[in-house]
Amino acid sequence: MRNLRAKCLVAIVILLGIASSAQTLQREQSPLIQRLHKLQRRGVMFGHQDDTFYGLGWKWQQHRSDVLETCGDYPAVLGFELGGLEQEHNRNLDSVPFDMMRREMLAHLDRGGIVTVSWHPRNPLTGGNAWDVTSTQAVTSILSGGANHAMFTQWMNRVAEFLKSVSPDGSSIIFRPWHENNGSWFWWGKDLCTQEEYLSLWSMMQDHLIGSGLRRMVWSYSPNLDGSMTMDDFLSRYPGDDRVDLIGIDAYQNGTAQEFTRDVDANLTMLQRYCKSHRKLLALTECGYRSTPDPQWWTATLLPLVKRFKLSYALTWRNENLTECFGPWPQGVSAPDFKRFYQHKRTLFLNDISNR
Ligand code: BMA
Repeated sequence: MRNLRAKCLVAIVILLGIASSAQTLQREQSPLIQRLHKLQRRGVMFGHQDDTFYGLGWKWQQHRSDVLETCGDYPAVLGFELGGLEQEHNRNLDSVPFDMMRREMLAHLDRGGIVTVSWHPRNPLTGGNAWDVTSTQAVTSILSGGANHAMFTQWMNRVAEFLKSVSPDGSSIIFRPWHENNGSWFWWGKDLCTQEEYLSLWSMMQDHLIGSGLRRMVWSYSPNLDGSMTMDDFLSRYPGDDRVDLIGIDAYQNGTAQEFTRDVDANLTMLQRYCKSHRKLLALTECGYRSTPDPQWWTATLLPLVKRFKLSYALTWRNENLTECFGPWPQGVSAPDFKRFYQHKRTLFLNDISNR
């Protein structure tokens, strides 16, 4: 009997130990989530990747922004990219110095803006870039027990340290890893790993960052636009309601405006329903029309979409040059139309959301 009692006691102590260590991995809600829900009711925030680093015809000039110079205000949301940080490079894959990135993130948060971070890490197995899809073993190799797990743990530590240097508990950051995973152009894509491997990849990364102290980060999950995506397709690699706060799609117009609208409509109709009943935020986590050759694209294509759905934000990708350019710029053919987009009461820019 005494023996049994002792055994029970030991079991209870072990269970409590497990429970408390699981608790240290527990996520906490950031006040940013509440703020984003409130803003989503007011309108859609405009976002732009790498907005304050470079634009068409300029680079590394502090306070400049193609969006600012087109419409008179900064985007509400700025997008930043960590690719390269995992290997301790001083600049990311698009040559943005990480020191400058940290400074701009802090400056934008200080102005009351919203910050979102993506990551295109290099292929941990082949040494190639994020688009190296020559092996289906890259994901397995970094999961627990894999040959590259220790190396990838270091990569995650570097990401964690950088994010913590901006926001010690992560509460100011929307983090969007392992994106466009329904396509097969990244080493974590659909044909490159199984559903189980993808889900393990997500939870390994998330648990590791939470364990590093980033307990209050806002987690964003964003497959790519696919007009034929069903709810089952979506759910097959969705990490789960306890692991995701914001659901988005990366949606670029590659064909006609009609095709784009049809596909975005299909995806957002389905995802908006899900977000409503599961209390998740919804966004166009990346969007745009390469060099925006349609002079009315902002008000005739994007605006109707963002009016039809309740979206947190629509973030256009970077303005690197005329072929890799998705946001507005002052000399672009669609610049006058962007001003009309800016003036619409449902589009929110920095001054609309900043509490100053
Ligand atoms: C892609 C392209 C690449 C870039 C990457 C990360 O969509 O813009 O040129 O390196 O994003 O920003």
